[in-house]
Amino acid sequence: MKSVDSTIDLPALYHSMLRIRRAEEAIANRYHEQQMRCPVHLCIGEEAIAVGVCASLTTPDVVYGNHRSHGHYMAKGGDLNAMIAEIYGKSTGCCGGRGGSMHLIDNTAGFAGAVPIVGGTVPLAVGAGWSFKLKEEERVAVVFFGDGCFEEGVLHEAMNFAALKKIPTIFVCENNGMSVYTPLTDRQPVRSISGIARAHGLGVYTGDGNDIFEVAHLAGEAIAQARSGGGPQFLEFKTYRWFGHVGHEFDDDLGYRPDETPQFREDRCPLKRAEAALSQNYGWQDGDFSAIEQRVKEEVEAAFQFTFDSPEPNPNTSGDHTYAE
Ligand SMILES: Cc1ncc(C[n+]2csc(CCOP(=O)(O)OP(=O)(O)O)c2C)c(N)n1
Repeated sequence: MKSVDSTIDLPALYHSMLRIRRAEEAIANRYHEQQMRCPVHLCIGEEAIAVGVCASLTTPDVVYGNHRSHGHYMAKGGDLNAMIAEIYGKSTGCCGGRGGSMHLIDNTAGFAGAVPIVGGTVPLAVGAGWSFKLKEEERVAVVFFGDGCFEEGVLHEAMNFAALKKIPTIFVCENNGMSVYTPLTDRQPVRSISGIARAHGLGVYTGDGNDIFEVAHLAGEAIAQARSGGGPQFLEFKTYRWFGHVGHEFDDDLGYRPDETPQFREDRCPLKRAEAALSQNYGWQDGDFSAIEQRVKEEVEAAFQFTFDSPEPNPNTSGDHTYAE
């Protein structure tokens, strides 16, 4: 754990990580009921990256996600009720129940969208950043993607263009070492991902994605650089995805991740690390932890209740918002 940084509000960041963890656990626990009729890609274990990056953003800044974006959406302030309702396909969902888990948006919060096409949001974030620059606004655009996205041509085209035009876009690579079941070493030659970003002309930061202090600190620097005219920045954080690529279960039995054990996960748990720092440096006692747990539990339960009370979409509107009928 990086040493305590007084500019970082650890209790607030811990709260944000805990909300994501408990919301996703609730999704996982209820998934077998077969009421969520869309695939879910859970980000449990990776919460510190979304939260640490979004800590330095303001509401007018925009964030783009990917197929694994519950955490990105929530960390940017996306409405939890609308996210759970979307996953259940309810009319109150953030996409009217049409999109499911991989199509999240909350424009009020500056979460400009999650899209399942790997790399699909990268040029959108560059376009958003370019518009901020042309309008001389002090806003930045952020895009989260995995190491698998680094194999998409569009990412390299986008980095090239962003560097050329000095666009205030922050590229955040959540490197969990896996693309579905294939490890990075079977997909890319041995060389540094961030080294390629540096070669494209981006400012580069690398760190431990399971350490909320390190993420918040590096992201704070990168975002300040981009905001003050320093051009695009690239953050690469190493992390670990706890669950299977898709779905609500651990997949230890598949054997494609030899290290995969409960102990391995616990040792890398960003929440556990933050809890240790809260006890040691902020004097948190059992009562403080149980109070925040209770608050989060009530919020998550309320979001599910909101969803269960919400109507299904009206079938007569099924053609709305489509390009062709
Ligand atoms: C263009 C495209 N190719 C393939 C897929 C299928 N696919 C969905 S997620 C995924 C893996 C992505 O891995 P990574 O970007 O590292 O993110 P992670 O799942 O590890 O968070 C793939 C190949 C897709 N959705 N889009």
